[in-house]
Amino acid sequence: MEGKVIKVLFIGQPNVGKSSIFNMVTKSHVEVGNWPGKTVAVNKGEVSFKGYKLILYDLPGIYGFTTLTQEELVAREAILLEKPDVVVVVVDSTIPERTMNLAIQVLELTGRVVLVFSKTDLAHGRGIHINYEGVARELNVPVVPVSIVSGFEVERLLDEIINVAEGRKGRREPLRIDYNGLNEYVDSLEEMLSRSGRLKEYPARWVAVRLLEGDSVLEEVVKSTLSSDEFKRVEELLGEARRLIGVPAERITEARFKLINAIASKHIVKVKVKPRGPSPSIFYKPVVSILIALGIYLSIFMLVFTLNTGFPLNTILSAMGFENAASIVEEYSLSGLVEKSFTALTSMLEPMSHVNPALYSFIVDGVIGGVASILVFLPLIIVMVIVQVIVEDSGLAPRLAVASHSFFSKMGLSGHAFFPFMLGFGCNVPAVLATRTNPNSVERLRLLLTLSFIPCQARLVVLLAFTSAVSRLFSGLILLSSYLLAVAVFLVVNYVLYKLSRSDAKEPQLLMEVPAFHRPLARVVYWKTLATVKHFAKRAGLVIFAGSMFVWFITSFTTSLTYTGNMDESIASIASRGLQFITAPLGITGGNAWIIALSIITGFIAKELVVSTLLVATGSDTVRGAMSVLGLSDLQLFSLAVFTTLYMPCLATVATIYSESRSVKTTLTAVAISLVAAYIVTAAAGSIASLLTGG
Ligand SMILES: Nc1nc2c(ncn2[C@@H]2O[C@H](COP(=O)(O)OP(=O)(O)OP(=O)(O)O)[C@@H](O)[C@H]2O)c(=O)[nH]1
Ligand SMILES: [Mg+2]
Repeated sequence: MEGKVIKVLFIGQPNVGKSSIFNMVTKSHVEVGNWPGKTVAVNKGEVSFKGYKLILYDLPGIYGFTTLTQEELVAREAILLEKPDVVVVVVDSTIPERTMNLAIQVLELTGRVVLVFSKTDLAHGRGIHINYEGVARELNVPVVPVSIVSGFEVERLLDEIINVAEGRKGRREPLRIDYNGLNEYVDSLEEMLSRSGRLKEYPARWVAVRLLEGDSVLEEVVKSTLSSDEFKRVEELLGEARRLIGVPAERITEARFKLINAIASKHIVKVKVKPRGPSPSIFYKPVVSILIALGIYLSIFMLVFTLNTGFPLNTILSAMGFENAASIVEEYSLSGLVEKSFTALTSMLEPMSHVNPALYSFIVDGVIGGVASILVFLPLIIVMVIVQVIVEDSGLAPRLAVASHSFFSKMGLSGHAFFPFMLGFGCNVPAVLATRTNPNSVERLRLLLTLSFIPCQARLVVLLAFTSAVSRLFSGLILLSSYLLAVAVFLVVNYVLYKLSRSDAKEPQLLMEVPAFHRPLARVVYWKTLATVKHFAKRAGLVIFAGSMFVWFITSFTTSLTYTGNMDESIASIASRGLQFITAPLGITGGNAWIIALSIITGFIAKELVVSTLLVATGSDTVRGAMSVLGLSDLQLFSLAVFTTLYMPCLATVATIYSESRSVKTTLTAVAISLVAAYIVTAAAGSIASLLTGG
C-alpha cells in the first residue's frame, strides 16, 4: 500500500546527534548523495509507518543561517523551496541553550517543527534536567527526548512528525520574537515586502529579519524581485535602522538568546555533579546488593502505604494498644481523605434519592463513582510516581538495576525490570508506565503482559479483608502464600515467554550509564510527576470512567432496562447466575456462587470492589458474615484469595497497558494470560492446600 508521502528534514548544529537518530529511525536504509546542484552531502532514507511514507533527509550540521556557508544555504533553501512537511530540529541536551539557537532560527522560518532533544543519557549524568513538556508549551511544538544509548521510542518521534504534517500539532505561524528595539523596523519591512507580493517562496517577516541581519544573498533576491522604487524604500529603512540602532544583527542575536534564556530559566535546571568517584561497588555484589535494594524499597513502601491507606502503621499502632492514634492515621490517610470528601458529597445529594432514585443512583454511583474510582487511584499513583522520580533522579535507580540484574537475568529479564517490578507492589499503573524507559522492546512487551501479576496495594486490602474472617495463623498463611505465588507466577510466566521468544530475543542486557548520586531536585520531581500523572489521567481516565459507568449500568438495571435499586434483580446478577462456571474451578458452587462470580466481575473495575460487592450482595457487614451466608470454607476462601490476587489486571491497569502499547492485541493477551494463570494456579494451590489440611 502506498500511503501519503511526508517529506521530513533533519536539521541541527554539528555533532548534536542528527545522523545517529536518523539512522535509528530509518534503520540505516540510507542513500548518501549530494544535494541537487551542490557539493553538500545529504543522507536520504525512507520509512513506512501507519500508512504513511516518510521520506527523510539528514542535512549536515549548521550553526545558524547567518554565515552563509554552502551548508547553511542548502539548509535554508531546503526549508523554503523544497517545502518539507516537517522539519525535525535536533537540540543537544548536554548543551541545550547553545544548540537551541538554531531551533529558534528555524522556528522563525516555519512552524512545522518537531523538536528533538538528543543525548538525554549524557545530560542526566551531567546534572542537566530539562522539562520537555514545558519547552513544548513555550514554543508550541512537539518535543521528543531521545537517547540512542538507552534507547528511544522511534514510534513516538514518527507519531509527532505525522501529527505536525497533518496539522494536529505544531505552530500555524512561524515564531515571532521580540527583536529588541528593532520591532518597528521588522514590522515595516515585513509590511513592505508582503505588500509587493512577489517574494512568494519567502516568508516576509523572516526576510525582513534576515535583511536587518545583513544577509547579502537575500538582499540580491529582494532586489531582483521588487521594483526599484520598492527596493529603495527597503534600503532606506535598513540604513535608518543601522544608524539608529547600531548593529542590528547583534541586537537580533541577543534577542534570540534572551528568549532562550527565558525558556531555560523556567525549564532547565542544572546541578553540580561531582565527578564519578570509585564505583559504588556495594551495588555490584550479588546478594548484598539485592538485600540493600529490597531494604530500600521496603522502607519506601512502608512510607507510601501508610501515607495512602494508613496500613501498616495503623495495625502496628493498634497492636501496641494505641487505638486512637491508629484511627487517626487511617482517617487522615490520602484514601481516607478522598473517601471522606466523596461521602460528604453524596450525603449532600441524599435528599434527591427520594425524588428520583434512578437519577440519584446515576449521579452518585455512576458519575461520582466513576470519578471516584479514578481519584481513589490518583493519590497512590502520585505518591508512587514521586518516589520513582526521586529514585531515578538521584541516581539510585540505575544502581538498583545493576544490583538486581544478575538475579533477573536468570528469569530472562534485565535489571531494567527491577524498578517496574517493585513499583508494581504499590500500584500496577505506575509499574506499567515505568516500563517506558526500558530500551529492549521485547522485554518491555513481556513486562506489559506480566506486571499485573504483582500484587498491588488494592489487592493487599482485599487480602486483609479476607483474612479478617479466619484465624490469625491461617490468615498469615493466606497472605504469605498469595504474595509468594503471585511473584512466582510473574517470574515463571516471564521465563516461559522469554524462552518462547528466544529465537529473536537477545540475552538480557543492561545498558545504562550509572551517573553520580545527586540530591533530587524538587522542581524536576514536580515536572516529571506532573507529566506522568497527566498522561495517566488523560489516557486511562476516560477508559476507567467508561468502565465504571458500564458496571453501574449492569448492576442498576434489570434485563428489561428499568432501574432497580436491588442488585439481585440487575442484569449483572442475572448474568452472573449464568456465569457460575467462573467460580466452579475454584471449588465454589451452589446457589450463592453467583455472588462470588459477580464480585469477581465488579473487581475488574478495582480490586477493592470484590469485597464491597460480597458485602452488599450478601447483606453482611463483615467478611466473616458474608462467608457464613455463602457457606464458604476456609479453604474456599484461600482459593478465592489466591484467585483475586492473580486474575485480571484492574481496569486502570488494562487502560494503561493499552495506552502504553496502543495495541488491543497486547492488552487482551495480558488479560488472557492473567486469567489462565489465575485458574491454573488457584486449582493447583487449592488441591495442595486441601491435601495438607487433610480436608
Ligand atoms: N551518549 C550519547 N551519544 C550520542 C547520542 N547521540 C549521538 N551521540 C554521539 O554524538 C556524536 C555525534 O553524533 P552524530 O549523529 O554524528 O551527530 P550529527 O548531528 O549527525 O553530526 P554532524 O552530521 O557532524 O553535524 C557521535 O559520537 C555519537 O555517537 C546519544 O543519544 N547518547
Ligand atoms: Mg550527521
